[in-house]
Amino acid sequence: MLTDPITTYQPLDVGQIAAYVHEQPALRGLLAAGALQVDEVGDGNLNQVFVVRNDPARPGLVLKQSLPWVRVHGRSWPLTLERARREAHAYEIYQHFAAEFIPRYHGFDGERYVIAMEDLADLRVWRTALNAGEPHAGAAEAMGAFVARIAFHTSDFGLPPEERKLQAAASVNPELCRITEDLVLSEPYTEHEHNWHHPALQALADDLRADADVHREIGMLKHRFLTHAEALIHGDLHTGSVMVGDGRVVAIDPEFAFYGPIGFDLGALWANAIIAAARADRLERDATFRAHVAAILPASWSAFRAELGRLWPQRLDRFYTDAFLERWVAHVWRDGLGYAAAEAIRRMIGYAHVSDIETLEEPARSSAAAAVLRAARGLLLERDRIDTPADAWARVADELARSR
Ligand code: SR1
Ligand code: MG
Repeated sequence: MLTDPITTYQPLDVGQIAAYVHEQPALRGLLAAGALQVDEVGDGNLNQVFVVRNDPARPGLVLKQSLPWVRVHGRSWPLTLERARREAHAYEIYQHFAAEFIPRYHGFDGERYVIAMEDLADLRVWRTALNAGEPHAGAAEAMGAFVARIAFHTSDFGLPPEERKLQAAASVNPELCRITEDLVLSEPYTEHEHNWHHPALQALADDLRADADVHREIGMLKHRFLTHAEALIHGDLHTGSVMVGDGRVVAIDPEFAFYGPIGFDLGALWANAIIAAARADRLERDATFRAHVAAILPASWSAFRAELGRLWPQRLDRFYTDAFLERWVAHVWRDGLGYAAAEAIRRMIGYAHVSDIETLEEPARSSAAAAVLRAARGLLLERDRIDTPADAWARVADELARSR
């Protein structure tokens, strides 16, 4: 008989965590002797996160447990617990070639859906840092290199074709992909109960939803997302999924990981750079910080290309020439622009908005959101004619300046 996880699943609570750790020597051994202090710090939409420490002054261990529902703005719907397994699976793969770009991974409990990993207490969420006007040198470059490692080592460039196919089959993630297909690549372009925005954006939202060219292009991106199994992408690489500080840049939360188009990960980064730039512009941050944000797209793209170029001589199938690489990279670039547009649009008029914009006072909030929407629409519709990061960013900068 099938059971309903919402009624039968018993999430761990703070009081149970010390016993849970003591039952597992591999976890207990990661901490020094002494009483354990446990705090629940989850602030995302999908999970609870326990931090376990002996010494409150030193990083300890994080236990992340998925819950059988999604919760945003007090609304919720059921969601598979298996997403924790998908996240653990991604960490298991990534640690072989991108260990410096992910948290240290300590294992997965498939019965309680708990991932054990490094406590990143000394790092900050990149979005939080950008919101505060804090630059982090090297963050964009690190994430560009991270995406290049994924693009090489989980694709037919770095894996034998049989192995790549088996790995793709073991990496299907239908429920989480469905969230992206709906929330990112469908609903924002329809009248849907999930969507919301400031009333000042109504005309822009109506116009976007009525635009047949926008529908066609989002359809192209959605179809590519559904069918283009290039590599085991992170699947949700926005600035809230990146931690920075202490000389490190670390991608977290790969629960949306699946075999999809590489440009989707770059696009998520770029969209959130555009959003961060809109915030910095409206808050009139100093020129150095604004230049730092403006460099996220070009710097991540350069790092992606450089890292891929470094790995390219190691490709397994020499049938793929250097000329092929240039063509392939060009299609990743255009995908990246398209997915950046889709991610930016959904953060303005879809379901899950972002603190960069939502914590601004009016009228800055709606004016920033409007500038992001206009810039995103331009990137979406013009992407076949945008050949360089400088050109892409010039269009974003123009929209920001026009609506200032
Ligand atoms: C219902 S989950 C909403 C969003 O949060 C995640 O981080 C993904 O971006 C998803 O689209
Ligand atoms: Mg997340």
